[in-house]
Formats: sequence, structure tokens, C-alpha cells
Amino acid sequence: MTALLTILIVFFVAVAIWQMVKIFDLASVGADNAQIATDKDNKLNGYLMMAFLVFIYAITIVCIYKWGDLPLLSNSASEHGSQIDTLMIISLVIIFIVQTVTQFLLHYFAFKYKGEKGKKALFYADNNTLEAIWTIIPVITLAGLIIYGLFTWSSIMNVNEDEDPLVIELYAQQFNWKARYAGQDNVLGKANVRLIDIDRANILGVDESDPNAQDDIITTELHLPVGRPVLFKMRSQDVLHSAYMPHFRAQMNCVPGMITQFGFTPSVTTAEMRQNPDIIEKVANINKIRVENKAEIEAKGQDLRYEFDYLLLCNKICGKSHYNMQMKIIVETQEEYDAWIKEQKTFKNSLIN
Ligand SMILES: [Cu+2]
Repeated sequence: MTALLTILIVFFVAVAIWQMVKIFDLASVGADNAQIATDKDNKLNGYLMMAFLVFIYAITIVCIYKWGDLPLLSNSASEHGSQIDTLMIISLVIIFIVQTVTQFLLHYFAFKYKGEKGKKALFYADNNTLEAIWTIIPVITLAGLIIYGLFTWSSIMNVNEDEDPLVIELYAQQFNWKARYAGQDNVLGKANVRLIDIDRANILGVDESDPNAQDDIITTELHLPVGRPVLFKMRSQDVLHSAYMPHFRAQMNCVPGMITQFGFTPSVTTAEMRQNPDIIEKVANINKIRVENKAEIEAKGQDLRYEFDYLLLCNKICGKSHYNMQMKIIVETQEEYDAWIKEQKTFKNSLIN
């Protein structure tokens, strides 16, 4: 595959150089006119334009037919998720219609007004009505989309503190995630990377003298009770990371030296999502591929069977193991969550003296 791509690139570079040499030839002073396009050339190019139009339409139809059913915009698992999906679908539909029409006009006019001997272009200075139409329509459409987007954004980003959200810190470092629960008091203790003390197992640099920090709980798995608003506070230890939780339609940069935040309410438990027909189909598909590559997977010491789980992924290319920077998210009932959190060690008890 790489060899084929290399050959293609070399081929196209050669074609580009050849074309450039031709342009210099044409532009040079005193050149003969043997290379000026004839009616035949123009006709050919006109038909090629139409052929290209047919090609892009055909490839669009093939893509919709083959991959149109991929559940890209279903299965959102947070309360605000459907708002993002609606915004996305409206944008996609508008772009699709505009693209289909403008591509037709672009290629058809190139075909219709191709060069012909004796044909002269019409001199047409301007038309105020036309210009008003093609300025006002895009302005209204774009302004509408942007204003709608801003309203959606602010309704998602304004976390209602009255709802008593569960406060959790997401801590990013090359190349893993840690979660820090705020504990009984629901207040995160102060933290700073300068306070990291590996000898005492204080890996997140939590301030040991802060009373709020004592009951904090650091975990390597993210458990969330369904239906309870969660407020995430993001920190990064080293470089820019991005906390990306695709099923919850959530993403926020983790920036060294500052705390960023994002809040949402998970609405579908992991167990429920595993029963979703789209997810069942997707999982079956993945498992089919895994069975086909059985030897390879077993050589890596992985389980052959894949089971669906929500994930927190890193969505900033942060280094060589970026692709594998992830943490499992488990959405469960309040009782299951309470039982799990009770099992976890508090920060104070996890320190080595
Ligand atoms: Cu990262």
C-alpha cells in the first residue's frame, strides 16, 4: 500500500512539473501559438467537467449506500446529547443540499460556456439584485446556524450548581487518565503538579494539608451514577490533552497550568447501552473481525471477545502512545455506584508514610 501511494505521488509530481513547463513555454515571449487550445481541446475539457460532476455524485451515492447506516449520530448517552446531534444533522443537511447544487452549477457552467472560435463573452458590469440575493441568503443561513449553535453551546456549558453536581477531576498525563472524586464533602482538595511526591504515592500532586483533600478518591476507572449531573474539572500534568467522551457528546481540552471544566448528566447505563440494537450490531461486527484475526489477538494476550464499554479518550495528539490513552467509563445505578465508591481508598489512606 505504501509503495503504491509513493508511486502515485511520484507520478502526480511528474505530471505537475510537466504542466508547469508547458505554462512557462506558453508564457515565454515570442513563442509560436501551436499550444493554444483548439475547439476540440475545449470540447474535451467541457465534457471532462461534466464527467467529473457525474463522478462526485456517483461516489456520494455509493458512500451513502455503503456506509450511510453507520450509527454516527444515534445512541447519545447524556441529557444534552440529542441537542448536539440535532445541530449536527441540521448542519449536515444544509451543507449537503448546498454542495449538491453549487457543484452542479460550477461544472455545468464550465461545460456550457466552454471556449469556441468566434464566441465572445458578454460584457456584464453588475446586477445589484443578484448580488443582494447571493449575499443575503448565506448571511441569514450562516447567522442562523451560528446563533443556534451559540444557544446550544451556552445551554450545555452552563452547569447549574443548584443541581448539586457530582464533582470529579479528570487528570491527564502521557499516556493515561486518572479520576479524582471529591469524596463525602464533594469539594476537591487543592492540587498542584509541584506537590507530586512519588515516594508517598501522591501521584496527582494533591495538597496533603488541605482538609478538603483528605476524603478525595483517586481511581483508574470512571464510575458515574445514571441521572446525576456530573461536573468534571480537567487538569493536565505535561502537555495539552483533550478529554473526549464521544457517547456523552462531551469534549474539553486539558491544559497544563489551568483547570477547565465540562458538565453533563449521563442518561443511559452501560448495561442498557449494551442492549441497544445498534450497539449489538456494532459489537457483533467487531467480534467477527477479531475472530478472523484470532492468532494476532491471542499473541497480544488480549481477550478475543470484545464487549461494549463507554470510554474516555484523549483527542489531542499528545505523543507516541496517544492512540491508547483511554479510561473505561461505567454508568450504573446509584446503588451500584455507592457500593463501588465505598470500596475505594481515600487519598489520606492511600498515602505511603
Ligand atoms: Cu493525550
